[in-house]
Amino acid sequence: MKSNLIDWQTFIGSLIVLLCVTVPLIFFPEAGAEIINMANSFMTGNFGVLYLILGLVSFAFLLFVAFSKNGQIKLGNKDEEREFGTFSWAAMLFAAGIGSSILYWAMIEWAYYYQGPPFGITPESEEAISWAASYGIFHWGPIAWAIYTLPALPIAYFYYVRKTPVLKISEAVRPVLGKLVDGPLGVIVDVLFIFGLMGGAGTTLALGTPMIAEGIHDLTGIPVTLGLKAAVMLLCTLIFAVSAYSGLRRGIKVLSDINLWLAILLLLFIFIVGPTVFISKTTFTSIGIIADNFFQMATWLEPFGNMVGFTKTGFPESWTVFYWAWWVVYAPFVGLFVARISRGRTIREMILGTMIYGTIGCLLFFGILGNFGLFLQLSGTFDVIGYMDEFDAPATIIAILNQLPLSKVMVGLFTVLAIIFLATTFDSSSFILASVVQKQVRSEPMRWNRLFWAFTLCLLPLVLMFIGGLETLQTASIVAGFPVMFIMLLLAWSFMKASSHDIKQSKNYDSPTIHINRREILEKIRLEKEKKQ
Ligand code: NM2
Repeated sequence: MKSNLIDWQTFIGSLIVLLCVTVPLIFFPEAGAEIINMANSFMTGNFGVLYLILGLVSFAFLLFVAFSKNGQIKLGNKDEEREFGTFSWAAMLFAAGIGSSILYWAMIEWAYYYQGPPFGITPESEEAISWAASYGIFHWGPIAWAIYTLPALPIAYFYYVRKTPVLKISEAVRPVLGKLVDGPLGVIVDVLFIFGLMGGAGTTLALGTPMIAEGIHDLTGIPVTLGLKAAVMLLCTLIFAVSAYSGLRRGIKVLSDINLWLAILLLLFIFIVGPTVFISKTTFTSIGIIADNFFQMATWLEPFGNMVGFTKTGFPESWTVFYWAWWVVYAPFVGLFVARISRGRTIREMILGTMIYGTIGCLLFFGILGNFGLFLQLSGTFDVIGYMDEFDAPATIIAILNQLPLSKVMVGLFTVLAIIFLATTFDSSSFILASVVQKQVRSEPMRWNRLFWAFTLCLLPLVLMFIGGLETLQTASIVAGFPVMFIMLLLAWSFMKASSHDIKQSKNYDSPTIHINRREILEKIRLEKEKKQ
């Protein structure tokens, strides 16, 4: 074990933060849950507007960069080929950034909106149904993907253009913070990022575990108990720990490929065997509804909810704000990952690729899985809403699948896919966490380090499950995401500062693809400095 490679301050700092949250929750579960819930309402109630501003600003910023000079910069040397073809690039991106939650929410999100629509619309009305089919797609759409892509800009830029192997968020904000990064502030930035990712992972596990357990129950008859859920969590941990341990090429890539093919199989089957025409029409109509109401959806905060004569629905806090926070906590990690696989592309290609392919991928899941359930409800084939009122969301998801032909095979496929989806997000998370707590990463972080973070990611969810606080964890992203919002701003600023500076110094200023030769620029800066002295 080469312990001198580890950045102990960040390593221990993150563990301390994790223990500071976990230990009090073990000893004072009720008070702890109350405090977390209070913190959540406080954040979403008072700062919800900040999350929505961040979403819209990220979206506008990325479009601006994509079509500016900075977007023309190529990530890599002049004649460097793209490291991955567009198809595998998009597949890996999707597998890392999207986990089992897409299966959960694509299946069931519409049912919540159907009963509790936005904008003061009457529940279960025709209008409510149109919004129900559309809002989920919006929450997994271009703004969300813009949040994901923003951190990739500075990270990819430093990695492939300035050629500093940055695998730390703190390094990516160096152009703004300067030498402060080498002090406690740098450690704080990294620890906050790690804490944020743990919050996001907590939300994912808290949703995914009961759904997978329900699938296993349906197939084997084993009752859904705490023991089963704990076993599911440990099984998933084991799978992604093995994958993270095996590394990028053997573990992570293999799982991503399987993930992609299984997902295509599931979606195709439901699309063809299910109500194909209804699914196509409703999905297409939703695209129009979102395009028409894009800014309204992106800014709606129900400002008069608390006033006399108004009924507060809490929709923005429970949904849009919660979602943006959840994307924010995952964003720096996805940024590190996207950066790593984007060599040879221009910044513009990276931005538009993530936003377009990401949105299309999510649209397919929501369009096919969600509208299948909606069809069952509206055609009177199966009362999804009634079932959900009696049981819970995970049980309803499996019940919807049971309406398909070959239902047991489909439930099996869905459950395996959920496990793999979870694993492909968590193996790359462990990989990135391990990289962030190392001073240097040659090609991959050390193995024991990767394994350590794989298990650590599950510690908090496992503990919370035993004290009955899994629900508390579903909103963990909100609190954990608050500081990460400010890191996002620093990241955007850093990218603009560094890349604009380099473009100005660069010779190939007006070619359609800008090649920045870092060596030349450094030489220039050195000469200028010498002149000044
Ligand atoms: N996001 C995409 O659980 C997961 O699917 C991981 C969740 C941020 C909503 C990501």
